[in-house]
Amino acid sequence: PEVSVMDEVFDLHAILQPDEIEWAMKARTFAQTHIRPVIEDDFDKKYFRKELIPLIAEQGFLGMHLKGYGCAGASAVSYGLVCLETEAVDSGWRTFISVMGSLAMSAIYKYGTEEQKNYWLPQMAKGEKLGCFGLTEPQGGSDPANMLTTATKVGDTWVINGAKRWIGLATLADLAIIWAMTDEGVRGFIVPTDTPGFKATAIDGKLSMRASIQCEIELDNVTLPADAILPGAKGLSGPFGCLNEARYGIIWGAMGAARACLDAAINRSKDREVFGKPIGSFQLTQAKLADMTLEYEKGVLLALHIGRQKDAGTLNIAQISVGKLNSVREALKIAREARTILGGDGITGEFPVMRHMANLESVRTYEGTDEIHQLVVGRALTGLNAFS
Ligand code: TGC
Repeated sequence: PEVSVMDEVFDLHAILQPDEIEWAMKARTFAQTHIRPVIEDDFDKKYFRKELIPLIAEQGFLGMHLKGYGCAGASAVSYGLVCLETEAVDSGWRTFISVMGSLAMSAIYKYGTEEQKNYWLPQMAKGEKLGCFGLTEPQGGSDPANMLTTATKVGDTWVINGAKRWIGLATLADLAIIWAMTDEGVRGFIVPTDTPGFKATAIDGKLSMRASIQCEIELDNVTLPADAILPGAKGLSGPFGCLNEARYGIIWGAMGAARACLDAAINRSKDREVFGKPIGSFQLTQAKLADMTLEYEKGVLLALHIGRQKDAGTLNIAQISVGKLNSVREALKIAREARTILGGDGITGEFPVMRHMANLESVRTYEGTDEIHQLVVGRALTGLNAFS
């Protein structure tokens, strides 16, 4: 696969295990072979290339960090590296892997019965069944404690009413994990999307993440058998446990987008001449490139530290917030700085930078905004809760 300037300068592989490098290179080869050649066009045409799903599943990326049930059982670091290499091509495809593995499959894996796991997970790992994760609602995403979607016990059934918004993959999904308020707090349900009363509609008009699908979901008296509930999730810690997984993937993924922008800027700085010499020979350009590289390297080292903590079982939620906040914020800064080096051409699809920048605006907001993560870290530091 294509090399990154960072391979030599930073040499992340020098501090990885052989199996981790193998996962990273497999993901890089896949993303650059199958996604890179079509992504600018797909982004332009707002096309989610679902034909790639079986190929991605074949690579073992879906639910790869889960053990058993047809999943690869890889380490958190390996999963993170796959996120990085995928997002180095496009955030939309890393989001696909996250929605499947970190959210929908994780919810079943963590909180489902053996029957639910045995039925859904092997099919999802093969990409034969697609899942989505419905937590966020139209009135806002930051405060799920105040969700309006309800699930009511009626005889032996659950009846769900409400709406969800910004739900990745919902129009294609075979099942939706829907979080709803019950008499006993927030509970999660496996909702087959062909259940009467379930309706998903793709959100149009996006200027970001255009090669992926985000949707509205309407739930109108969606009636489910009693065993549709995820028994292991009681209260908000259920969905938050899955968000932790997705936020973890973003910590690595956003650095992939940053690397792609940095590569584009470095390569261009050597070719593009102004005032009779390459722009990379100007001190101001070199200062920009050096500062971008610093933040990239720091971000990846932080991701690796967090990944090692996750594999050791010592990762805490404030640390996840530190990583998500840092990675996306710095990746966006790197994308913006890279664009200045590319000049006017930087706003076109000739370079991936503007697409990454636009995508990262979504990544900055979903799975907890900057402000939410600042306040999670602030709460951990002070013991004082700014949310209530
Ligand atoms: P708080 O009182 O802090 O906590 C309530 C319960 O949850 C537990 N908890 C966590 N558990 C595991 N992991 C975490 N990260 C957790 N954070 C909190 C907590 O221990 C407590 O448990 P228990 O058993 O004592 O009840 O809750 P709060 O209401 O004060 O909220 C705190 C806040 C603001 C941090 C939280 O609401 C939050 O993180 N908000 C942001 C939500 C968010 O990230 N939403 C974006 C979701 S993205 C999406 O829905 C689309 S899916 C992606 C796609 O399809 O593309």
